[in-house]
Amino acid sequence: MAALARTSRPLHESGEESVFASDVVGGLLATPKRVPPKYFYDETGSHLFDRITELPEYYPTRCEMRILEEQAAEIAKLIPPGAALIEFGSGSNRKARILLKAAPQLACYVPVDICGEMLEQEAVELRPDFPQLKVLPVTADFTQDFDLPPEAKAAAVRVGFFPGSTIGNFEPHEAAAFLRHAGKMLGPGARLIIGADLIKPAEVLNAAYNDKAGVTAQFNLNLLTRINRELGGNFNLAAFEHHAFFNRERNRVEMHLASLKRQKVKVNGETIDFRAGETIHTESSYKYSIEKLGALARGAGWRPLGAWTDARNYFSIQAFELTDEPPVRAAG
Ligand code: AVJ
Repeated sequence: MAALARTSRPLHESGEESVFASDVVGGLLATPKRVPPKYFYDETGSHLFDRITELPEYYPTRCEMRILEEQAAEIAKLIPPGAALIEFGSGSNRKARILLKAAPQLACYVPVDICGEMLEQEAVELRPDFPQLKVLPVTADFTQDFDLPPEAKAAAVRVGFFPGSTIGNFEPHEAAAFLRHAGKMLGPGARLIIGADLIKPAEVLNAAYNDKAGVTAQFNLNLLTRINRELGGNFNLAAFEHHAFFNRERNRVEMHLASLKRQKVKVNGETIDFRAGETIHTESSYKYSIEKLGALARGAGWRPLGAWTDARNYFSIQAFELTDEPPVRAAG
């Protein structure tokens, strides 16, 4: 599964070096200090995330796969004949495969991801298993406007697929903006299938982001390694510590990197001052109730169609239908 912008090639190859530099330096000069979570996913970070999904404490991936497997037939009923499935931030196609198998009525599958290389690789692996299906990858940042392939535009309807609780990485107002954007991209009659992590006891959440093996800590600290390598930083990794906790007031797990002492760090020529105990907020992972996400989606033009959870109510797959009527065109 991919998170927001899974970038395995160096940013300078995609001409985004300055965006990375300004996001990081800007975030480190701000109060409180922060770095956007999409920058976790360099090659090492993507690999560490894959390891996280296998950890005994990290339930989301297993729960979501289980719900998809158990409810695939029900979910597939919401996909009309001749529809196009558009996956936002596809990464690995392991979740889409489950839907594709259950929905042979699909005309095409459009995985959208920022990493074109991985998209092509995944498409090559998928095509022989679904010979009737057009697999049409699009390399793009799915939070921005992008062009859909003509086959997807011509399809009966477009169904968005946004698994992995990636929506939880957005601030609620950003999640609402994304849902509105998705409606605009998918157009009249669209459906949307979202995987979202649910609110649950703090012990379960805290364990999931503080695994015994320390992989989540490595994943968090790897951000500093990446900054050191790509932005000429001089972070001493031994002087920072992984912190993760459930913030009950805001229904989110927060990840931070806490400075163990007063120190100065150089990044891209700027000097950043840290107080002892001061943190860099590296990720928020919002947890939703079915009702809360439903309300957010309604406000963004979507009507809830159904929701499925696992036996423990840890994770949800929720389906929506676009309510907005297409704009009426003036004739002649
Ligand atoms: C990929 C955003 C769903 O929030 O659980 C895992 C990322 N961070 N462990 C999540 C993550 C720490 C993950 N998402």
